[in-house]
Amino acid sequence: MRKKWYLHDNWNVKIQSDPENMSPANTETPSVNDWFPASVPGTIHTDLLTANKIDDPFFADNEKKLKWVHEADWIYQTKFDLPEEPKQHNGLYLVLDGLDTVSNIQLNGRTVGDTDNMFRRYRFPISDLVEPTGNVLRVLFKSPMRIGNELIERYGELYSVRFKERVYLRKAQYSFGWDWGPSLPTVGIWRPVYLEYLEKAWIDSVSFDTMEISDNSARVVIKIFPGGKLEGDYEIECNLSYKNQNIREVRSISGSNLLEIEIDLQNPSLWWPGGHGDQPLYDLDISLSYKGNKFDNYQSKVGIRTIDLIQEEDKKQVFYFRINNKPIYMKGANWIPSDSFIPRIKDSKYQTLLSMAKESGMNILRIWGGGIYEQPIFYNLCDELGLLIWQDFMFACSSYPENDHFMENVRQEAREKVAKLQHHPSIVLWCGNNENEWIWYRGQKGSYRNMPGFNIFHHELKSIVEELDPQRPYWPTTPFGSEEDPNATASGNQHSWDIWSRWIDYTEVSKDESLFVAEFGFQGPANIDTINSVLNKDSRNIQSELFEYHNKQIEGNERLFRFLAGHLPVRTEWEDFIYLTQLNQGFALKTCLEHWRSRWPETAGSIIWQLNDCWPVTSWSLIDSHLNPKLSYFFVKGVFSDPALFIKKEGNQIKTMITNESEENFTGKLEYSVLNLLNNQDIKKEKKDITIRKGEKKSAETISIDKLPESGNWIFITTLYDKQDYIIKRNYFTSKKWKHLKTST
Ligand code: BMA
Repeated sequence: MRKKWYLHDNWNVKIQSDPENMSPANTETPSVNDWFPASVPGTIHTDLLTANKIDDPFFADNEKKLKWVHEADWIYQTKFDLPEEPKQHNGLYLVLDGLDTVSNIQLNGRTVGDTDNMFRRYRFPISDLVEPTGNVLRVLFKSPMRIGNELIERYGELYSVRFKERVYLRKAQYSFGWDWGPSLPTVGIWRPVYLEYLEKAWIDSVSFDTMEISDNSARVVIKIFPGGKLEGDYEIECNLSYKNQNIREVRSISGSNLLEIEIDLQNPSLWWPGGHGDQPLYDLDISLSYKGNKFDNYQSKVGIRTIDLIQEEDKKQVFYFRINNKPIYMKGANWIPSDSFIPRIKDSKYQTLLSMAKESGMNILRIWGGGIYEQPIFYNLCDELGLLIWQDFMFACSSYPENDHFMENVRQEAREKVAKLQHHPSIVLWCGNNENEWIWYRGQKGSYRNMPGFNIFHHELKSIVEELDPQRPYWPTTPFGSEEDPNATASGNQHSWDIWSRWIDYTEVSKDESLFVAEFGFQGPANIDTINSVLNKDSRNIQSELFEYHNKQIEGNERLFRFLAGHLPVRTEWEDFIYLTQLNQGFALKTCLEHWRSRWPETAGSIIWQLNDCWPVTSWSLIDSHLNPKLSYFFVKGVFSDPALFIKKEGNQIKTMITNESEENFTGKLEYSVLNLLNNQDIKKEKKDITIRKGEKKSAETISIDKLPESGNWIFITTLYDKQDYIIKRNYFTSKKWKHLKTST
């Protein structure tokens, strides 16, 4: 039977390079003889921090002082005894789930392998090298910056945005620095490392597909891919169960052929994205045995649901998802790694962030291509919470090499990831990369077909998904659709960045006709306690160098000022400014989201840039790195949760519309009022019963501006009450911009 022994204890680390050659030349760096304790899984930065050898990389501009860390080579070492004498040494492997990134692995002084892909699992046979006691395991990491530069010299520089060194390395691209993240390229053993004992044969991977569903049945296919040598007839026992329903299939399997089991399920419990139904998860349990001896066992949770990505309808271009044959509007946010140092992210952090996403009414998150294929807990929680996942492959904002070694490395990575993640019902799409084609086009490099890396996204990854995950759609990049400008609104999906990044005001969204927005955003500072925690008192002012340092976009803070001046009173006191610019982020997101959601089905989704942060920063996030929601989070919740109220001005009419995309009818009361701000008196107030059936979208009140005071200092407010008379939604329309409104006080 397969067995595992984790090797997470007794690790030490030391620097291997001469500090004199590093920048800045730093005599305080640890010496080459100085072993200090290390964490596995972990990173060199967090090990240095724990050993008090560096200051907090997030504080002030400490980041700048840490260049030597990623210019150095590092050696990790542990000693271990074999936990028990394996029956036969033949089947013993050293497995490393994640090494960041370029490393040489030595056991008892002999190389067992070299690695250069942070995303891959490496498995090395070690039966010939291992001793019963006193084994020394060493992992020698090379500087990612140096290797990146060496590869550029060898193969040439590629067109990219930010840190050209990153492109040749299969390493989380954001770690080199992004427009919301510091440049702290980590090294280290970032995922579990263990000894694994395997019998002659094992279960390599399993896939689970829902082929079709009808009123009372579903057809599912389970594929079992064997590993090792299956000489003779082995037995597979497969159990699929949910509550008191259990389906058991026993089959024989031999050679290296995959086994396919098709099951017709009666009265299946279907898995739905949040807001549209429950998330029943079936237990899939598969075991492999030979003559009564169990060799291996595979267990996972699976969900029964179908996915279609529709791109053309009635001869019109569209871009929408159908889950279980039902078209669903996608409401969500982009997800980035939630720390610069991934191994220290606790499960509870994932739990908090994903629960907050769900509570805000989101039904989708996009795992953005500049981060990582997320940790297992992320996918498990999304399955449970009903959060769909748009899964990018890990490439962002660049062209990529196509040399043989790189291509093969990418193929291995993609095969491993698709096979491993395929069974999660939450994953709704595989997407080749983030913005590569669009950036190539915008850089006036011509057709994306000439972009280095084109073959990876338009052929290699596509065919891997078609082979290993044929029921799930593949999309080569985002934004994508039109042949010339990948971001054109005529077809496919869009990233809407004129607003904010190209200095355009958010009110311009009213002209946007995107079919599906996978990115748009507006910045706001972190909450005051979060940002204060990394700034000394004398830097807590709105134009301090360090406050600006904690915004990584070029002219990021300048935009905070410009858009604040456009809408709200400008106040320069620290607390006021943080509050008002957060509020402005909220207004901006609300305006954009209302525009797109009220266009459904013409626009079929809006995914905000971005849900979370990896350090204390002014960014587009809704939740800061200390997990405190910004004001914008609550605005988003207002638009995303059901029923939703929209108010639009058309000519001199103010029109109200209500939608209910949930699966429940709503009955309550709707109140309209117009408040005169000059005397705090209602000019008009009315409350009536209302029912909005599930799936319904209807116009409610329309008022004419002509009948309201010309001075124009009023606010039109719509409030929705539930049956118990609790307020559950409120929306408003002001006669003027907030900054111009006069009030009685
Ligand atoms: C998009 C993203 C990110 C970036 C964000 C904000 O282009 O894909 O690369 O952080 O915009 O500029």
